[in-house]
Amino acid sequence: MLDRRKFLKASALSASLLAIDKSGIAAVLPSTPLNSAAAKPIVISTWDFGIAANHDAWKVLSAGGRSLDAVEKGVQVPEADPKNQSVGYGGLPDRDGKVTLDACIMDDLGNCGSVAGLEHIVHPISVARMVMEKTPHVMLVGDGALQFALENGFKKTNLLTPESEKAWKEWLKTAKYEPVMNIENKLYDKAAPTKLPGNQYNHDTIGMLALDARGNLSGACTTSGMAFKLHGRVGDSPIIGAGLYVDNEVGGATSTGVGEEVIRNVGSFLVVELMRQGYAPEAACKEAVMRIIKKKPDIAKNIQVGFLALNKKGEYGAYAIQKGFSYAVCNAENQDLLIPGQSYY
Ligand code: SD4
Repeated sequence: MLDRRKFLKASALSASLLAIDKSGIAAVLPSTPLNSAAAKPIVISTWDFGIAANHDAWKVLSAGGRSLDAVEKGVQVPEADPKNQSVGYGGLPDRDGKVTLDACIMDDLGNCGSVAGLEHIVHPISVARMVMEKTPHVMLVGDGALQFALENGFKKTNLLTPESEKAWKEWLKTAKYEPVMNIENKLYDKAAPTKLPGNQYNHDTIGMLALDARGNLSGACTTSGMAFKLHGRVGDSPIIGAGLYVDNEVGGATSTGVGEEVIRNVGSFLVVELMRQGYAPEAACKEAVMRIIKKKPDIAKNIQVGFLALNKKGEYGAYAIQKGFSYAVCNAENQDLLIPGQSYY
């Protein structure tokens, strides 16, 4: 059972959760237990917008559906939400004003599919699934990914909303067209997060992991990537082993934050391999975070990276470099927003 003192009950759902986030209370809450056990089926996902995503994934899981279908349906929620400026439609563009999306998906059989730098498609996760199921390949990028999507019935859509265009034009005024390493931390005033315009820059990728009633694991990860990145920059999110990894014998892991450091450490694969060696999910995430910090302490102190993991038993956990990360859990008993362990770097 979960220790109820150690999580935020989300019965009041999104409004109060945002209030919690903006007030900064989240930053002083203790970490989750090392072994948060929950019965299957279960779905977990990154950030507070994971609550709504879990809700749709849960519809699939609670009806006895497959974890692969659950994670696809779940992450489609933030992908289609124009208010979410870090995933899918309405995502912040690159420095040229182009919204380029990265996504990947992995099932219980070790199949995986991925797209990177995909423009004009609201649901890159579904294109990634189609790459997995209809091609002999794993990854399609850029124009080729778009061509594949259009040939397979996806509709071309302008993903740049007026709000995101405005944010990009604001950024251009002072940015000198220089790509940034970590727009979230640059703009996120930890002392007073509500000062930021719409508090919009400090949440990013959705990574989701699900364990279905049959005990099978799948995962999905989707993002518009680092805001105002170089055109052509690809983060960790569409890279199998970095932004997402699932091994149905052991568990799954996904990541959020500055993708470059996750790629350098093959983060999600590392978390799963640590769980294979017997680490509990949170301990595995912590070890992966600590490895990033140890290798590049000067970079790590100015960035956020968070890992989220779910094992075959339905135990889950997370760990992040900085305060501010949260994740959502949904099973038959609970719909919770949890604050993971942090290094307090
Ligand atoms: C990436 N992990 O593209 C993703 C999301 C991101 O700051 O940019 N977060 O690196």
